[in-house]
Amino acid sequence: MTRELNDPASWWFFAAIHGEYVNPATAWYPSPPAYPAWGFVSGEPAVPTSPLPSQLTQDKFWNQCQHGTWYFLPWHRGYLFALEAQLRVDIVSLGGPESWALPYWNYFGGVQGAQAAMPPAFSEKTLPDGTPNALYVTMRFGPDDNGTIYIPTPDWVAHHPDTPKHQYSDVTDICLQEDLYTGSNAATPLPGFGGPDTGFSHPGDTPHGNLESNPHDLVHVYVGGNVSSPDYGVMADPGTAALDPIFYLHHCNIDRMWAGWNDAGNVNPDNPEWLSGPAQQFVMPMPGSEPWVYTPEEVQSISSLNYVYQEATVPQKAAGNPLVKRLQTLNAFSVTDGLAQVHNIMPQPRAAELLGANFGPLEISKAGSASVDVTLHPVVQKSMLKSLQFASVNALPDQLYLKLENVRGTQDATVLRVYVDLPPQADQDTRRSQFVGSVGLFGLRRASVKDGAHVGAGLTFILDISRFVDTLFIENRLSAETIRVNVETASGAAQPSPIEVGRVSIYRQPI
Ligand SMILES: [Cu+2]
Repeated sequence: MTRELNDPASWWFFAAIHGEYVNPATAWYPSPPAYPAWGFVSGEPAVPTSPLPSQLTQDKFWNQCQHGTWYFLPWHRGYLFALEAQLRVDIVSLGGPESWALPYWNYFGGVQGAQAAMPPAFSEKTLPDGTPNALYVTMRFGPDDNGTIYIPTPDWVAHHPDTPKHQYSDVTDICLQEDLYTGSNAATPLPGFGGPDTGFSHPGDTPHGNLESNPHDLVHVYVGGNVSSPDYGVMADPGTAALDPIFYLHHCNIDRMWAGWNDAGNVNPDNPEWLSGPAQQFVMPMPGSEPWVYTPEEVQSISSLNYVYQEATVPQKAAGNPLVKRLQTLNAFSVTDGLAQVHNIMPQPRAAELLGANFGPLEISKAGSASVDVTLHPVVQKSMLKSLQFASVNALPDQLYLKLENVRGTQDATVLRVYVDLPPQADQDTRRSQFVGSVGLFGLRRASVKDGAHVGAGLTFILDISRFVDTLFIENRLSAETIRVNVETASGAAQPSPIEVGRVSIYRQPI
């Protein structure tokens, strides 16, 4: 942090590799608000905005982070590897161990979910000797927007009834149950565990993979939070996120989840386009040597990079197989059906079919909520109902998806909660039963702006609503001509600027 912005060994240069709002080409902002240009970051640590490296260096190294793509995991692994190499050199030069490695923040761990709270090494303002803690960041506001940082995981929420805003425990590791990196099958909803097949994807306006959406995006937004608009926490925006030291421990945990997923026998894509990476090569500065150019193939195994994780999360499949749960809900899973039978079903994914969509954009107003009636196509609805009615181990029910397309706005520090068929003035229990999932708007601003590099398509999210639709079916509530979709901001706070959802649609995918 004491090094200058244009030094590839500086903290600030590394943050800009992920994304930046510091040079004239990227320090755009709709005015007001002025934030998140780097010059407006307030409090510790003091963030430099000069001296800028040459344009050539900026073009080569800065603004590279990959989101909404199957390159999300390998690009970030290389990024962590390069930072770790730089930090190790510095730590050794200060007398530290040569075996030093980047720690991870496992917010799912601990007794009663205790590790969901940010580690004290990052949350304490001062070190034991009273000097300022360089790992503490002022612009980090948390899920309750009050500076207390925790992640609302199921374990944490179950033991903290005192956090009423976050009783939906929307940050989960459910994605570890999936077994397909890209695409969908019986165990994996679209767009797949690791993300969709794309080219170089810096704006992140293509659908985020399942691990990227949850927990990755939600953790970014919950750590960031916002205390007074237009300010929000630096972690909530890809153009400022890596200024916060906790960023790297969060990503290290995402990397650990990927490694654990592979350990459990799940494979990465064997497609040459994934293995060799996009046309624009991934490159990182390396201490004391030439820049490091790498491909996904070269980083896909952590053993070849010479590191291991203390706790490898190996998903427990049999206990929580989502498909078995669905068949049970639909009364289509008898005691004679073995779990092994379901595990063996691995049908070819089939094309998703549009079941219904709304017309025109949906605006989440300053009040923080909106709803829309999605009109269903009668013929497709009939096929979907038939598939649920006759579901069995041999005829699996359709997967159902809710898609939020072209989500645009400027307030990245927003979590949207999505409900289906929520009656007006619903009580807390009803809300919980109608809740289908949350999305964190990490990258909203960048994906929304029309400028030279981006068309401003906004963010796109896909939520698997299959299990929820099963319940509607059993309760005989699926035959109406429309399905109501409700969207609310998690904070319930007034929005400084509206958020627009370009289109809300529902798809069925036969499996
Ligand atoms: Cu991230």
